[in-house]
Amino acid sequence: MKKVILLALLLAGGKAWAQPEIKPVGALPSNAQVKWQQLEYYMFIHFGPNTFTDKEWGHGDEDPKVFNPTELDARQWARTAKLAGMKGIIITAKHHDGFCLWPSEYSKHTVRESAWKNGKGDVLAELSAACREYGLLFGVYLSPWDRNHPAYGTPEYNQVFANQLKEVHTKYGDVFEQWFDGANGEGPNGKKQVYDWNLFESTVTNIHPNVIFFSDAGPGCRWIGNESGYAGVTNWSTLNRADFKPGMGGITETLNKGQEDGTHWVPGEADVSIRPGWFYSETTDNQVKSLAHLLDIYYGSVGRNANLLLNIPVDRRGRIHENDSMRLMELRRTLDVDFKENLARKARVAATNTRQNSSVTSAVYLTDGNYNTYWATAEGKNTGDITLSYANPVTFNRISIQEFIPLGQRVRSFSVSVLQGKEWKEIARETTVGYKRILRLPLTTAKSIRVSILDAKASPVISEVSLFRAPELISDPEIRRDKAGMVTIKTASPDPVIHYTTDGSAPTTASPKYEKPFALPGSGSVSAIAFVENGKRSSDVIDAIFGISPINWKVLTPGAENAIDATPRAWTTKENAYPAELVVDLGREETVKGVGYQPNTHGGIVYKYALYLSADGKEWGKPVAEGAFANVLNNPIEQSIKLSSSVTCRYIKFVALAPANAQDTRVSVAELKVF
Ligand code: FUL
Ligand code: CA
Repeated sequence: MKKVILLALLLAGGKAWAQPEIKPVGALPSNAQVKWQQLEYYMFIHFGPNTFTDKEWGHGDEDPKVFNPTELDARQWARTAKLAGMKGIIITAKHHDGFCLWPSEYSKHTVRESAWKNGKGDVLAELSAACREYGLLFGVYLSPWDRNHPAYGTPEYNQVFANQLKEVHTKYGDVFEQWFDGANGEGPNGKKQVYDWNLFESTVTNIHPNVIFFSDAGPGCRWIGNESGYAGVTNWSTLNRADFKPGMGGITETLNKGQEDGTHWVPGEADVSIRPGWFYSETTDNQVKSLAHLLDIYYGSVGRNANLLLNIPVDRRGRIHENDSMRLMELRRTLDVDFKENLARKARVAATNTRQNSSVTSAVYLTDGNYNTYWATAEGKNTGDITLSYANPVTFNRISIQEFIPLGQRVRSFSVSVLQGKEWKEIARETTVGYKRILRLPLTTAKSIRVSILDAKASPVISEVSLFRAPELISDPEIRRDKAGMVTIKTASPDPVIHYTTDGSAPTTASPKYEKPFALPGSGSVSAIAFVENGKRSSDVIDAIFGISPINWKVLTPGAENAIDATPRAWTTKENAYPAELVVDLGREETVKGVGYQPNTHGGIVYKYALYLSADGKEWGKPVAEGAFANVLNNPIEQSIKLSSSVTCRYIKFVALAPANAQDTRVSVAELKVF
């Protein structure tokens, strides 16, 4: 970086921009974007009335008094983030319910109206102070969609929202990222808002010129196109920005990969929650993502040229729950061990096509541990091989490659090979690199390892190549139940010993040992853990919750068998299917407490529904439940419909009333479950 600037200064003396040593290529990041990219990993916090009402999307009509954390401790959040190795915290200052975590002058739905601290509290003040204390960056999420504000849906609301942005950006010190949610629904008067993005952005940049704006389409960074934490295996940091608007829909594929020759630098940020939902719920205390899952997410985001924004929902006490923080610490410890020793530092490094007579590029800079020094090929040479050689063979299973992004993202494809005898054997072939690409490879032993840049937009400029040997992880047990109600537990790794429970307690070595499939025909849960080395090391505890087994059920809707077959296969209708009914005969009377809808992640996702129960399949009466599945399109996890009291019945009718995506008018059910 320094060298580039220096060079620019030398060349700027009156003349037009002369040829710098390495010509930048395509859209380039701003300094703030380069710094932002180097953060890699930071915390998201969803917190608000939804925490207390057990909702994902509040309606804005909730009593603000429900917001009443008993022992809120923002320092505990910051401490947890710091120990987890995160660089900052972004909090939902205002979610779709409109509730403000600070006493906004422009709303009557805020902490001031809540029961917490007799209305004298300010979550943003406490969190921003805690972030400063722990050396973390502070960021804010503000939902433009406001289901409470009376002006929503009118032009005045844009000014209200701008005023709120102004409050948040002036009162709490520096803000590194401003998160704009893409969801744009109806306000209290049934109207949707036409947002004035220019006003929103200029309001913020006037105060914080270096802030990174997150939205579906940037401009600072872009949504990665899903809420599961994965960037595309091909991931360009550039995008044709003018073609995208926040919340426009139908662009998730493109956002996942970026656009190779995009006009602007709009790098990806992968957001995901450590639990199934974004807000805390007691019901998900045992569904915190497993270590293996979180590692997979890490490698699928930071390892694919995206930043990872991991949500840790604060609970009703106002604290990060023990289960979440324990998992975060496991993740940190594992990553620390995975990347403990960079084996490339010990290698002899050579490269082909190296730029000659260059003061700034050399193969030795590939392994000097400094991002700002690099190797580059000669101008016009868009390929090159980097070889790491050792006197004694090394064993590794991770390789990390970094491009020097201030000069643009260049690499289109690369491969990794190892020398076996006299032959080079290719062990990986991939596409983009970007700021950082990490590959997980099978354990490989070799004396020479070669990274070949096979294609690039211009001469590749590579900052670092690193090799690591990560310890083998014990894979988590997978719990499955077939249609007949037989439960099978397996692990991917060969011979761990599995123990399980069916009473909700945590399994230990003293719990029953899994030896063969067992029957669980009714509603219930199974928890399992895998042990190796005589119980010394274990996997995470994995829980599975099952409804009544569908063995004796019959589907009365023609062709809908896949909706109750206990497999991920789905029943999907043709287009224009709404409203559509799914009728099931449970085969006998059951006491029903609730129904689960497992959406089909490939489409046909239902948003509005009604549920009917009947004793004879003829008289249905009024629906026992009606509503909408909040946030189901972006986060298609199992949705539960809880009945206010249990009902004895034999027939169930699930009616899909409206789609989650207006362009997709099919109805699809991966599984209908009865509890
Ligand atoms: C989405 C919202 O609708 C969810 O509730 C959540 O805040 C997620 C991060 O963004 O668009
Ligand atoms: Ca370097």
